[in-house]
Amino acid sequence: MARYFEGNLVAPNGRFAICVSRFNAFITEALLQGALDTLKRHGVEDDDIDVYRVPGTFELPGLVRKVVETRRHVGVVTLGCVIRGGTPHFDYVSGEVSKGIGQIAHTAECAVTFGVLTCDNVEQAIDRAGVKAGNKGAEAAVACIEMVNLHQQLGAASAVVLKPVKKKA
Ligand code: INI
Repeated sequence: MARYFEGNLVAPNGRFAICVSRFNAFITEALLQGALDTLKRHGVEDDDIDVYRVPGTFELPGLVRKVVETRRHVGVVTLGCVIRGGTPHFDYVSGEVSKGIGQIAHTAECAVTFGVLTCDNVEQAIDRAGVKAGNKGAEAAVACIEMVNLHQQLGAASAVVLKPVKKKA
């Protein structure tokens, strides 16, 4: 009989980090709101979420690596928005960020998900930040919850990052 392993969408024990870039803030702030709303609707407490901001998406992989190295979180959601312009800059930034976050995600002991938009134009970005094509920040957040729960079934290290005990007032 086959055994199936799949993470559920119930808030796991532990803290989440959201790493978000400010460049194209009108889009990334909508992705952030989508991610925050999704984490909370699935039962993650506000106090268990740390939000880290960087200037641009190029800076995200370096930050995400540092955040992962703190081992304080069971899941890290990464959010950014790169929009194609008239020069090859887009290709360099989007290539570096997807490669950089991909490498970290593949080796991190906690779950790392990818909510970075790489769009040909502003309209595509708006559509993916809560209009026609959903909210990619929300999708990255729900994927993060699922992966943390799957990790915990596998006995991965993220299973042992427990919530810090809250001090009584
Ligand atoms: N950063 C983005 O997050 N999105 C972009 O579309 C973008 N473009 O097109 O220039 C962008 N550039 C800034 C880059 O991420 C760095 O912050 C900058 O190069 C400083 O290192």
